[in-house]
Amino acid sequence: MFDKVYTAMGTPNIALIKYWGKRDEKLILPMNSSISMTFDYSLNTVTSVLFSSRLKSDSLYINGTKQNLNNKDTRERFQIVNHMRRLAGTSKKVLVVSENSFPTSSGLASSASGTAALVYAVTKGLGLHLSGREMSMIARQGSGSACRSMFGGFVKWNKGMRADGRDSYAEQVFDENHWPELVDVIGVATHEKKRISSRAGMKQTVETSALYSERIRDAEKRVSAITKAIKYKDFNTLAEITMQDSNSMHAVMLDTQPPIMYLNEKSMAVINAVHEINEDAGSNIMAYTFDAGPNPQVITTVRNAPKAKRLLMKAGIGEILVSRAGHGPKMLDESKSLINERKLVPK
Ligand code: 2P0
Repeated sequence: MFDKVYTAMGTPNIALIKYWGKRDEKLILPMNSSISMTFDYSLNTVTSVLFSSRLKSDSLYINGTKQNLNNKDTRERFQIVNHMRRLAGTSKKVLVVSENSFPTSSGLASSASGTAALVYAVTKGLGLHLSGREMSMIARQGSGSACRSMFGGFVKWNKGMRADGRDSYAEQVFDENHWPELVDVIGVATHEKKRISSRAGMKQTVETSALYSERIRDAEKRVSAITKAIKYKDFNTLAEITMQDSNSMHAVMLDTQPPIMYLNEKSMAVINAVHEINEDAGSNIMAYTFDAGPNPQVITTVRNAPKAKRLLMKAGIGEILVSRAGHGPKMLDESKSLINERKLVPK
């Protein structure tokens, strides 16, 4: 009998109030709380894990490419697997195979969905009994925003106050059925890998941006205000705060030395077009938000989704994805396994 493969699916999330800056680099503790919507399964990462005493070393494959686990960044992110092995009291080596259904490293939160799927699959693979909160704290240490992908619906990452990070976890604020009319129309403006990683970029911002303290000062207020807007399904306010927070984050990026510029001409065209549409409509009917990349995400309601798609196409963006709020990570059955357990290799 071969060891069993465990396969999980995770999804990205889009932050409405964004995380950009750490107060602790090692534990990944953020400077402010953030709030996001977890995507449905139309954008996903599938991750299979196999722990086996037949394996001589750990290995990790992402989208068909074997990763170098001695690379500093990869090694740091892989620490969470060691942490979970310690929790389970095992030293068995692991084979991890992960596939994204969407472009990686282009500001579409591939690290969040990948880490969420990994933590979920490893938890099951090692037979650990962890709560969602515990899993979110482990995911956080792999990649900050990943902690929010451990839950579905609308999720808050509490920044916490403690130095040991035990109060910095994610929790669901409203589930995926709370506001089903809400959609995220995602424009893929580029498949290019970003020039500067979020991890390096946010560190530079914290160290050099004079505007940063202004951004942080009101972040918790924005989190409370947007939570209220989600609760009452007040789209106008949700849109206002979402756009404000995205612009604030990109402003402190530009204020970084040397400046970080993720937005391009197409992004700018989308910003202008959304404001024009909202002005014509007499209230906000859509909101743009941008992560660490030029790809616009237009949050709107089902009724106005076709308008949002037309807007993106007019801005020169041909590839469009759509997601609503989703359920969060789940296990998949054996037929979805990405590992050949007999040969101990990816399928
Ligand atoms: C967010 N982003 O809140 C923000 C908005 C990008 C812009 O979280 O260093 O990959 O692994 O904690 O989580 C991207 O940063 O960074 C991110 P690390 P992460 O979604």
